[in-house]
Amino acid sequence: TRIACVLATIDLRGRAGDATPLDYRTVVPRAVVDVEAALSVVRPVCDDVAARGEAALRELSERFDRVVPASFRVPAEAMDAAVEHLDPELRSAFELSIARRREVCAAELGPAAVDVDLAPGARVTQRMVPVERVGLYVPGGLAPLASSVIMNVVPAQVAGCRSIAVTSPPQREFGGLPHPSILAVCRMLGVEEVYAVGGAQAVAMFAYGVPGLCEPVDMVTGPGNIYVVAAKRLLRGRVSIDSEAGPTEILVLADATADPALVAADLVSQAEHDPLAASVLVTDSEALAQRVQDVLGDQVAATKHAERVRTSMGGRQSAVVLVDDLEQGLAVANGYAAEHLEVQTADAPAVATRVTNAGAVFVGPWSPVSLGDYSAGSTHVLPTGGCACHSSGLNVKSFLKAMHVVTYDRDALAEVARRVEVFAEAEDLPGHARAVAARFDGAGPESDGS
Ligand code: HSO
Ligand code: ZN
Repeated sequence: TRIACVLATIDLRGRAGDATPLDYRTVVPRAVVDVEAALSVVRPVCDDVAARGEAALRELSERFDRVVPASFRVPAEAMDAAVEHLDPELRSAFELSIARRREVCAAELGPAAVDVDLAPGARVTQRMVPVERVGLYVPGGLAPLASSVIMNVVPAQVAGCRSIAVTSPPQREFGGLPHPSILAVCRMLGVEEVYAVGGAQAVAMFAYGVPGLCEPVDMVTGPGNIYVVAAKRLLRGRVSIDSEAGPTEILVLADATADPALVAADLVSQAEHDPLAASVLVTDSEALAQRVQDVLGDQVAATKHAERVRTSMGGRQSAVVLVDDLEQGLAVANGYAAEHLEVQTADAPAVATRVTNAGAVFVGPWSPVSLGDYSAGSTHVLPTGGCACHSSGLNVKSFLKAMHVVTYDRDALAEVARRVEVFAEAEDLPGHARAVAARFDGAGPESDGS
């Protein structure tokens, strides 16, 4: 059925002179995701895995996935078979996506160490050290996201992580294995350690380790449902995590020059992910807004996941925002800090340089978000829920620790010793001062290292 108006309208026109200035961060409300509530479900699950290991995994798999894999560790033969049965065109699509993501990651890697000589004999080195072992979660629910394997594994590999494990929920229809396209991508990437474990129990398996099955990891990344997110929040500290992925978001900043059918298609593309996904159009053209609403009616009716799209577009998190001009449009966009921001305006590159808050920016009519989801070379693991105002998408540096290495010789320490001591005394930490002064008592260190 066709509906004339799909998205609610928020009209900000003529409000620049309001008595209370607009708070652009809250103009478009966000979907409410109650991770705290999920914590109470997830805590006993994680405790159970920590206490009983594989026996707990078996029971949880039965309960939540309604299937128990013959082996939680996916056998190598299953991985090989997945690649053998891969449709050649899909295989080529995987290859392109891997190659482009790898090329961008390699360029982002940067030097392994940076030396700064602050004075003769006074050196601080910043060494970039990869996280040793990472565990990547790949969801298996609404859509099996093989692309997420690429987006998580490739930067970890380029960063130089020694050990990479992937987990994804066991699927009944595949005999308790994860989706074959996920296995195929793992195999193509050379990831040998793959598990058929899903949900919060998978995060617990990575964080605590499971004797005889899986060694604990240092870092867990990857998107997942609210239980996976809750488990990551619960176990953060024991392991590090990437950002907590919320429902996906697209904000299109468009003017009268934009093509309404393309704007509508891009809004539908992200609404398709989740009933809580946010699709937002910000425009200074009332005519464009009307045209987009018109085409959306037809596009939503025709799309495969119409129900999901209708729900997400009808939610309070989705809207058309009418603004006076692109200036105000940019204020809305920067205030909202969307996961994905498309600029579909005249001179889009110039407008895009003025975007300061967005997970990723897609410039002009030929750079749709779906390109970035798969094959642009950029990441699709991006900050949601407004986190783009302080966080980055998953990249090579996410898997690197910056380690300072301090190497001073006797003269270099002597030169600053007094000022370190004064500083320490001012903080009432005389032990700190003493540790420096002691080096210059009598003969000092037997070898001064110079
Ligand atoms: N748009 C999603 C990522 C994705 N899309 C995976 C398709 N597959 C969140 O950025
Ligand atoms: Zn997507």
